[in-house]
Amino acid sequence: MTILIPILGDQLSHDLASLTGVDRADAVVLLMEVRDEARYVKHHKKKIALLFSAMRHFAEELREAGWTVDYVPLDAAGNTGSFSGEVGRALARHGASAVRVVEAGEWRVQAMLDGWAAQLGVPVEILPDDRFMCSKADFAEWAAARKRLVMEDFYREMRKRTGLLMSFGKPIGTRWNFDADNRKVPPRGLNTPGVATFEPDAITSEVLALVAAEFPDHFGELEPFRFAVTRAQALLALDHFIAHALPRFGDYQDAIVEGQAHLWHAALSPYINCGLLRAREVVEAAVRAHAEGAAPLNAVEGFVRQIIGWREYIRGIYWHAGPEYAESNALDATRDLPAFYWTAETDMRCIAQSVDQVRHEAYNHHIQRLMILGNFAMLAGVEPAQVEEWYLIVYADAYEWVELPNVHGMSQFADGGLLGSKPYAGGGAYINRMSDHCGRCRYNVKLKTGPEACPFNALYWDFLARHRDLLKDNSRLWRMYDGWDRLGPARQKETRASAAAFLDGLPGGAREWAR
Ligand code: FAD
Ligand code: DLZ
Repeated sequence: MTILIPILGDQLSHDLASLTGVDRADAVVLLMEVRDEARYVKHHKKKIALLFSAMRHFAEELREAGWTVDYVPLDAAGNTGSFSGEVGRALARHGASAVRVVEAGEWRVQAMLDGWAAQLGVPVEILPDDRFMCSKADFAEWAAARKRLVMEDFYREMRKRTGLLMSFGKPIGTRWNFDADNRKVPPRGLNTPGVATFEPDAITSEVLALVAAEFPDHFGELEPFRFAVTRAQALLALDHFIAHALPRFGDYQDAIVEGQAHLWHAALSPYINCGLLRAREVVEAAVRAHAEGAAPLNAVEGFVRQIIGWREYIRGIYWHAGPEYAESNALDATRDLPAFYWTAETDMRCIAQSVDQVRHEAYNHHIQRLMILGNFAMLAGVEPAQVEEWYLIVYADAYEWVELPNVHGMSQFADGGLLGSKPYAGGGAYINRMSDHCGRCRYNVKLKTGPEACPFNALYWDFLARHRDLLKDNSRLWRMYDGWDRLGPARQKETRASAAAFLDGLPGGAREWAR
């Protein structure tokens, strides 16, 4: 009896559950490049190239390890363009009588997997994705016992459960969280370590030509392409981060510096999310660096929290909340996403620089995503679905399970506070403190209103005023409302008029880049 083992593009892990406990002689592994996945949103060209190249290299490695691999390239004759179509064709091609697959990362694809048994007429075994450290069932149990799903509570539970940075049941360093030691304002002349980069080999070069030919209308610059595309390369990228960036990871976590895309961030999310790296091995490498005296606790704890805290929590929320999660629009935001999210053509330097960076790198770090691009969209009242689509398109690490809660919940507050306790809103002063954009911007960050003023300033107050009914009882915002009230009616009126004038002049959408 032959078993067909389909492996999806974000499941490129040699120890994937579907590959364990199977006799290689009885199995055919199927990898498929399918147009539906590349087109359900028009992903950044670099993201498609990363996945296709990583999939092709992974297939080679599986073959070398003794597996029979059926690889369907995008331009293969008869490629149906869909996962279900290709699994059906492969069953017939190999006379396979059963399917064994790891659950999908997102609702859309999981619905396909759930339909295969009926559609294809063979037994389909769907296995849990054990690459996550908290199973869906464990998250549901944790959530069921609580009124509020607070990330910090989840994180402490995960520390206890994994034993990471724990000693005799207590957190190493006697504190759970070293955030207070992090987030320093960056000094001038920072010398950052950069990230590990890799020259394209023959397989990648072929993929780059394919992507250039097949997806010319997608967002983003395809070349230069320097991503890791094999596990061995991704491990080198991890080593580079641990040796050169981790020791100062915490210090400037929130800083934004022009020309320094990555600062001391890891830039490992594309590799973790597609399976080249295991989340668990990444945090263990960081903890080891601390144990060996190579990285301080504030950096290592901050990094571990991002992964066993935020990453696992976000995934838990996605599956716990279900597809209805995407439907809420707590702030009734309806504006079209401005065209400059695609073109970078705006005088707001922080936005122009962030968009230009993502166009070239398929990457922005967390604070650019949250406090510049997300913050502006929320203050301007952009429809959450359009913001979500943009984030899913432009980042090499974007998959709906991780993009959606981060955007819909954390960044846009469209879930009304299920995920975050307050909207991540900020004015120009925050951006000026944490970045070097404002000094070179055509707008004046010190001015509060008028055509020369940084638009974030009036938009921030206008946002708070617009949503007062919804937000006024949030104790974390009382100080802000106090500040707004102290402005007095005349300045309030001027501020809101300034915001309205700016919003009236915003360009409309540029839908050709989207779906
Ligand atoms: P580092 O700052 O070095 O952090 C280390 C690791 O922690 C990351 O590689 C990532 O695996 C994990 N991590 C940190 N924060 C989060 C988080 N909030 N959620 C999940 N994992 C986290 N991350 C994605 O992987 N895909 C997305 O599509 C995505 N969309 C985002 C959208 C918005 C609006 C925001 C605010 C955040 C989003 N994030 C997303 C989370 C975070 O910004 C990225 O994981 C991070 O910027 C990746 O770069 P890095 O590897 O250099 O991260
Ligand atoms: C993102 C993506 C793209 C662009 N193309 C493919 C593909 O051709 N084949 C594939 O197996 N996976 C691809 N992916 C990743 C999938 O969209 C991802 O695995 C699903 O979202 C799983 O939930």
